[in-house]
Amino acid sequence: MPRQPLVQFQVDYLQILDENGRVDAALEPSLPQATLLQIHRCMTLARLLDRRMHILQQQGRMGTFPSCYGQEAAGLGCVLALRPDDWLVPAYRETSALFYRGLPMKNVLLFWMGLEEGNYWSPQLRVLSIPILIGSQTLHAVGIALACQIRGSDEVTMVFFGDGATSEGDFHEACNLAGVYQAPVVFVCINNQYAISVPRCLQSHSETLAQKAIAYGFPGIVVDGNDVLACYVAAQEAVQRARRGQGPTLIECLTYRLGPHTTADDPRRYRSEQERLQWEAKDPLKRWRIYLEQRGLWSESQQLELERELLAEIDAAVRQAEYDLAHADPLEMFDFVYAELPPDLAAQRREAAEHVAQTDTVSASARR
Ligand SMILES: Cc1ncc(C[n+]2csc(CCOP(=O)(O)OP(=O)(O)O)c2C)c(N)n1
Repeated sequence: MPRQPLVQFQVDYLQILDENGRVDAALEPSLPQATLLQIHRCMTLARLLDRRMHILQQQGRMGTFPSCYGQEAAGLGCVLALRPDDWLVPAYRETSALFYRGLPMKNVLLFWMGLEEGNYWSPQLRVLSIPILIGSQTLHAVGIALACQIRGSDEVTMVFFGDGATSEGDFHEACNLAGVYQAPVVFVCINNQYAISVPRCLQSHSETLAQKAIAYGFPGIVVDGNDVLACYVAAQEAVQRARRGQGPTLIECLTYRLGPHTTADDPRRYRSEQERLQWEAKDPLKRWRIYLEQRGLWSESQQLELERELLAEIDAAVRQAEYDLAHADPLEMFDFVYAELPPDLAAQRREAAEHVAQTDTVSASARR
């Protein structure tokens, strides 16, 4: 018996808007003008807020936070393909996509200032809270997708995670379960080339991360993650497949984290400036602006006006978030994990309560 190839697979790569802002007209999707402008607004807001949050963190007014600088296109492009009643399960760098979906800026600020209230937004948005555990949200997403399937609704769930998450057991369990039950879920891997200091080449020996889907019985595709249009087209195909009952898809968005992993990280210790500059040239915002300008939808003066407006919105949101923070009860940090506090945490709570009482007395006497 001769040996024969038994399984062959294909993983496509999709780019529609290249780094110079040139568009492939044959592949260009038709999006309403208002949406094109809204995309620009959300990406610009995410970038400006990222910069402001960095300053707030340096000033000690915010905890450490993960930057989304350079990754503004991928999540947003994919989320464009969702209906308002679909489910969005983000990781922690999908700021622009969260804004597109209607999440208030104050929530993002409060979340990274360490307030539980950061996670309180309208359930009607159908956006899950920001996870810190790597990969865990992939399982939550499959759970939601299976629930929708069992209820007979045609809602789709889209979940985001990084390249590092593809090395976690949770990701593989999620893919396996989703494949077996043909769950209506879209897995979106934001491959920003690094998991903190671990480069993509040490994450997996697979040529692409998208091909991991093949092993679980569903398709995978690689897209230019700095190209909103490519992300949208790939996501739309995946969402439609899921809605038709044809199961999951894995989309790998190739992008780059232009900033540090978090404000506690110094990327110069593990990657070269030359590499960063190569990716800076592929900046998703620059090419989107060229695209809008070429379509006659944008100008320098509109850009200046937009930035002025967004900076004022950011100022107002920061003021509001800091007000909420100043009026928050720090002891609440013990309240939401355990129904009954374990003895070590109960001791910490008592200590914290004493500290808060002392600080209150000191600041009250300082005010007198
Ligand atoms: C289960 C788990 N293990 C380890 C960590 C610590 N950690 C925080 S971020 C990170 C890297 C994640 O990389 P990736 O999934 O590529 O996402 P990125 O931060 O690049 O967006 C790790 C290991 C964690 N938060 N959760």
